[in-house]
Amino acid sequence: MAPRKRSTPLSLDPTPARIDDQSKAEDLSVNTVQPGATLTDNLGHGVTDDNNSLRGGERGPTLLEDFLLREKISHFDHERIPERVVHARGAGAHGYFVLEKSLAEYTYARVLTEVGVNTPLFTRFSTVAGSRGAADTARDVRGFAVKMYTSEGNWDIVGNNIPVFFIQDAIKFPDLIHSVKPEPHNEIPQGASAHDTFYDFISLTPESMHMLMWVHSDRAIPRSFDMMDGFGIHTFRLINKAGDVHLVKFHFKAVLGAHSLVWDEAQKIAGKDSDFHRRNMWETIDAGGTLEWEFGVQVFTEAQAAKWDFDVIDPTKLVPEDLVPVQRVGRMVLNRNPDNYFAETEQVAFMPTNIVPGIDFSNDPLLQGRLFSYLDTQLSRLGSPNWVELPINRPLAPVHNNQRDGHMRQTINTGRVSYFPNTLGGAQEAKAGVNGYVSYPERLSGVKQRARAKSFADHYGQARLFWNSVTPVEREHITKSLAFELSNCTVRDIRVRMLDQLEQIHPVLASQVAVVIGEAPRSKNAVMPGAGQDSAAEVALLGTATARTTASGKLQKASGLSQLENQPMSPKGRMVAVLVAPGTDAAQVASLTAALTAAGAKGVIVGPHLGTIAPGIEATKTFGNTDPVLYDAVMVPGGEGGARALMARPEAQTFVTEAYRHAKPIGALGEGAEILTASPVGRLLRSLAGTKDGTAPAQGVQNLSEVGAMSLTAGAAETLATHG
Ligand code: HDE
Repeated sequence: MAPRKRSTPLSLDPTPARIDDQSKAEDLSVNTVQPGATLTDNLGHGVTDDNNSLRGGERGPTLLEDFLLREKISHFDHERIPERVVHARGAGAHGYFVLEKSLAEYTYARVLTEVGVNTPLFTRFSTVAGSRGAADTARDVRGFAVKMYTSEGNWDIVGNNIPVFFIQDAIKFPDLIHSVKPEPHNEIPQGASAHDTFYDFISLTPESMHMLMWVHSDRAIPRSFDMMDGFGIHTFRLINKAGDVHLVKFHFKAVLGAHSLVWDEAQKIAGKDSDFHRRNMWETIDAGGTLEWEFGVQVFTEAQAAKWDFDVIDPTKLVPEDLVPVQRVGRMVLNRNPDNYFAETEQVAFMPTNIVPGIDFSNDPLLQGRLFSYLDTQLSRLGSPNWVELPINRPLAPVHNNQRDGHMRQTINTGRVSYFPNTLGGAQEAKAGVNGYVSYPERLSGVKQRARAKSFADHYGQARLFWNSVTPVEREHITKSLAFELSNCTVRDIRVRMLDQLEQIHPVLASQVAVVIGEAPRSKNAVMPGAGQDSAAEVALLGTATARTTASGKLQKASGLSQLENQPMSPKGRMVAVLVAPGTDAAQVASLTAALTAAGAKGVIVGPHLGTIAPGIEATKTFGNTDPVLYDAVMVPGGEGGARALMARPEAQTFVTEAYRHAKPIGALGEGAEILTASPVGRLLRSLAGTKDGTAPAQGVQNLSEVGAMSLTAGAAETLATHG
């Protein structure tokens, strides 16, 4: 076993004393095979033949004494641990958090007050419902779990990419999850909420309506991990040196902005590359890139919160950014892939109870339940209380306590003392306010009862606020998604009950869904506005409905909810398919891919076969092994022979047409434009331009050949998606 520095959190902290200890400890847990190393069994015995078991005679029975065979097979038999009961499918990366603005006014947590200090971290993204082998692009909430190895112990923000949750009380979590998981009699469907049991439960659980709107929005089908925001969801407390308390919500804002796939793409990607998200993160980091978020906080006081018409400890409610802006105070950067998926990503154990001095919990009843669940689940999943010794879970802060023994104990505790109080050299208590955790001394009083607070009673106000705050095209995606899922429910009563719920959110939403699932819109106001348009009728209706918006801080519309308004836009991280064939202009391919790289995007050469297509053009993907859904844009370079060869390939035309259907930019250089004019895209543009006979090129296509590139509008692409 060759010592190697770290497989787990790399120290980037300029105060390295504690880090050295950690690196030493980890030398023993990292195994890097040197080239030519001798193969051994688990106990260090050299293995001379790893291909044949020990037999009595060349064709005889295998002998029980073959300890090498038994050890190898037995270890294999035990290779699996239970997958997470939720969030089973995930991918993680190492990185760091750096604070740019001190929050000392609100907290004494070192991680939130020491500006410029890099805190190592490990972040795992996940889907919730699917099992470990499910597809990345399922419509689902994404787990967004961050473990910071701070100098005061581990701090985990175990959040999601959606700022609210389905339920208000932890006691409903097993019901929620049982309803969304594959149905127990036939284990169908995998990683999908479009089935009876989920909507049976949801339609009887109005508190889930706000979250449901988010789950049917494009947030639930993100383009990549680094194009989604993260939310701590619950309200937490910050306590400063003077003992003052503030309330806080934690945010991670994607530097690239929150961007999504469209549903048709997401479904197809699930088949074409079910590892789409994890591959993207892996390849970005492997190529030397980073994934980045701004870390932000919404800080407010109890007094402010008391004035709002919703309860800040109700996890189905968010605090609109118009009431409390998000202050951006730090940055999370992911820059290192795990060395070993199982050892790190699978064994990482997040717990909302991992908290540091200066930060405390609120009484959010969902959070309170989670404070029990995560330790319990780690014991079952990782099998022993010593899971805290796994390299990925160990803190960088020193550990000294009197906990001992148990299954698979790694630490060799020396000395006689394993108790407190002691005088024989054992650990002594930390000092409050210096190096120890102190709970906020909240005054508690109340009657013991099983009850839901009255302040949690409104279930539709923020759902409606969300609907009102997103753009028409986002609203259209929500209605289509709901119609898709409900149309997959086989029990009519459930579908109808859901319509009753949607009606409470917004009559337009309910009417649009009703029509697709074959029900008459019940509202007397029911109008069917044009797709994605704010028709006069819809605007009128919206007016009626927003007047009823409640639990929203009296807002009719809130900023920060739409993904199309005020999101950063950047070519960074985007994948562009460059279609080539023999005869394609190599110089254009070279300058195009160089320009894409310079912009932070990646050009991928797609040709009829792998390898050299023409001098200077190397294809890394073929029309057969890749697909337009895997790219953000398509470019067709010029070169007469190349254009002709591409025209002769139906797959190339499909590439362009499919990209167009999904409203992606398509560009062409020189003769490359011919494939666009010949494809259904060209035909559509000609028909839009009124030249139905197809003889005269449409304006857009003419411009394309003259200017050399064009970007198609989402509106035109939607036309093709709807009609074509
Ligand atoms: Fe979790 N959740 N959860 N959850 N959760 C788990 O812990 C649970 C909730 C979240 O990448 C489990 O280690 C209860 C909200 C993430 O490893 C389990 C309740 C939020 C991850 C568990 C909730 C989350 C988990 C399963 C209701 C967003 C994946 C495996 C009271 C704020 C972490 C594990 C990773 C994982 C329980 C609700 C986020 C069973 C009881 C709300 C990101 O302990």
